[in-house]
Amino acid sequence: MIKNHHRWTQYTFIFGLLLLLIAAGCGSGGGNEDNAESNEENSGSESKTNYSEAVDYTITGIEPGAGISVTTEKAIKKYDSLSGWEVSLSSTAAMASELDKAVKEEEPIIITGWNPHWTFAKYPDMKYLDDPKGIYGEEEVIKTIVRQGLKEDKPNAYKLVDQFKWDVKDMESIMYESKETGDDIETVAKRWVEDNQDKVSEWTKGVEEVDGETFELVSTPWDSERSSAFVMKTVMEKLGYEVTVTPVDVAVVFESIANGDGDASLAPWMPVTHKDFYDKYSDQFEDLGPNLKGAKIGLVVPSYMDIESIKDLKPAK
Ligand code: PBE
Repeated sequence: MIKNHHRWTQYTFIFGLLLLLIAAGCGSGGGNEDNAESNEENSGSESKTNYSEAVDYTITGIEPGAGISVTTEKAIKKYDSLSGWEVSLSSTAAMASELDKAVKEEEPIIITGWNPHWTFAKYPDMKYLDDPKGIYGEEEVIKTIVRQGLKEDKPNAYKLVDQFKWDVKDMESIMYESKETGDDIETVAKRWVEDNQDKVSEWTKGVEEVDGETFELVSTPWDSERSSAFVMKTVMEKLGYEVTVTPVDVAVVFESIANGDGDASLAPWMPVTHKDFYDKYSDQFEDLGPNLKGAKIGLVVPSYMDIESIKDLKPAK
């Protein structure tokens, strides 16, 4: 038995070897040209050309007023590899549904992406393209800005927003829970406040209650900033404030804090995303520093795309 088995193994081996030789013979013989072509197709640079063509030299963007849209227009001007490209601007919801479609079909797509964002929780296989020119910056922070005179007019509210600090994972957990459950951000933010009293008590340390004082928080329309605004609204209402959250365009956030229409905003992204808007009014509001660190913006692709850097894209012809 054992001997027999051994012989079969030998035959199989020799047969296999013959097949290999035949296959190798074909490779170096008549099939030569075909082979060369498919090798080229598999090489990095060819497939990257195909990505640029396949996405029609278009980056799938979000709202025209967003800082990341403005920054992407700058990137298109600064990178030779993006010359002749366009960023299609519509809305965050439209971008999300384009991304959804592409990921289901494993098709190439390049989006303007950011953290904190629920996208990264839903599609963990997304990656930022390297940005050797640093157009999108490194780490972004989200800042708290207040109108001039707030410290004197509403010292307790001022102290509270000044002490407000939290982490990327706090903000992301609210955004993701809202996406998963279908509950709106305000409802989830209220739950978060109940469940995170230790964090909340750090912010309210030394803050006295008031009796119906009004407070206007100016925000942007993205879930990230709606999360911070509604968390703050919940905390303030418990202290006796009457809070309005106004979601507006980025430009209006800065304008309304500068002219004193709004009391505070927890929404500015710096040093890159909102730089142009910030610089325009920088001497007309008070900057209380970051309320969140470790944010990021950039061009983002699904990781099934074999490309690592913005410079590996190809200019439109
Ligand atoms: N974002 C989310 C915003 C700020 C918050 C990155 C889309 C923007 O680009 O302005």
